[in-house]
Amino acid sequence: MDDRCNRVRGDCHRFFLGEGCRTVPLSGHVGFDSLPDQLVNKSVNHGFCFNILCVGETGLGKSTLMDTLFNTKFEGEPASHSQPGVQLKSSTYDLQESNVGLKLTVVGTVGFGDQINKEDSYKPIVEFIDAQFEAYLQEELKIKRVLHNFHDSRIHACLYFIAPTGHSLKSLDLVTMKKLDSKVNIIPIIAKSDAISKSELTKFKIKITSELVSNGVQIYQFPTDDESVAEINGTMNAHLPFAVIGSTEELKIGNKMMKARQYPWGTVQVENETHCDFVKLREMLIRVNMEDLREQTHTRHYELYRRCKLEEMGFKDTDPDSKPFSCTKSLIVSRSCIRMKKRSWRTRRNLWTMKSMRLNRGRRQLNCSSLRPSRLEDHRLLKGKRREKTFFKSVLASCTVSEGEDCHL
Ligand SMILES: Nc1nc2c(ncn2[C@@H]2O[C@H](COP(=O)(O)OP(=O)(O)O)[C@@H](O)[C@H]2O)c(=O)[nH]1
Ligand SMILES: [Mg+2]
Repeated sequence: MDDRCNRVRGDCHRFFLGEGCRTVPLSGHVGFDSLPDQLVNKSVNHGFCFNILCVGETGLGKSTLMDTLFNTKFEGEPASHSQPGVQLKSSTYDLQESNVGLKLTVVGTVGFGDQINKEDSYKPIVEFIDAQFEAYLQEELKIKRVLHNFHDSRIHACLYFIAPTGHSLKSLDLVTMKKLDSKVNIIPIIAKSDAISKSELTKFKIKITSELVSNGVQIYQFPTDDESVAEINGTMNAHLPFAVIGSTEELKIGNKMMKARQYPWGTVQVENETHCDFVKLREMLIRVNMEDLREQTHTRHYELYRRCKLEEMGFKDTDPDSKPFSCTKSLIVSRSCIRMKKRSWRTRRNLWTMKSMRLNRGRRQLNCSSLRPSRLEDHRLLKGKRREKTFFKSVLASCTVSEGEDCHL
């Protein structure tokens, strides 16, 4: 069998190169197995971007944790508790590690949980996330788009800071997480976990997990479909929510300088896994799953936003016979709908103009004061006319692409 194959291969070789053709020996390895390296080089040259949203009440240690995570001091004044509403503050930094560049954006929720009425506290956060999706969608829809140079500000990870009460989640936490879970990858963390004892912490974690499940809040799960990280990710999923401690202060412990917090009764080490889950969070967020978080944002959350938006605009993938609908066809349908609507409004406007012209002519011909409407009627007629004129004007102006949505041809 091998012999036959070799013969066939030899024949093919002769057929392609021709008899007596000079064969040049290869100077090195030739193959497409270098493709992954090419991709890596290209990505490294281009750099990466990662956007983190920190949601949590003022004073829960959001800024401190970011400084601790990225081992730097991000600028920013501590927020006061007297903000009239929730505001999102975003700062972008260019970080470098070895030869890899990272454009990191940290977004904080200033004033979250500081108002007496917290009903609408989640709204500015939802609006912010949607605004980033919208900016990306608008770039994607451009004819001349430059997505590779576009600063992608979509949120890849949302660290949700839970107060270390040891009781249960607050209503504000549940409502906010519920509103965000279809838009962003939520990683819940127990902030300032040095304020809670070991046995209380275990119970608190169980309570939080059960409350999230019973309220149908979907939090981000570290992926277990890739064999190389399945084990570690599976184990870490069981540790959620991570109990963290933040500190930028370095203390000498033994003969080493370590990030820690010192209290009258002792020292808590940030990077000691028996003291808190900070290392677990750093590993999962930065070292193991950063790319998955970016991918999930694009393929799950952005995809959902994009689908809803395009449907709102009147785009459809299938026509009434369930046949695939091309993008151009959708556009044509949308436009023809608008044209039809405009035409019908114009006809109505013309009829109305003709009617009022006829009325005026009749009035002029008669020129009889007894037949003229009273001043009050005159006023009503004029007001009605004006209102109708404004109405027609606004209808014609609002006939844009989005009007195709409720049109069935
Ligand atoms: N006990 C304790 N205090 C912390 C921790 N992280 C930060 N803090 C302190 O909490 C205060 C508020 O922290 P900050 O990062 O400004 O909170 P933010 O308003 O959420 O950004 C500061 O005095 C921090 O030193 C922590 O893990 N444990
Ligand atoms: Mg802060």
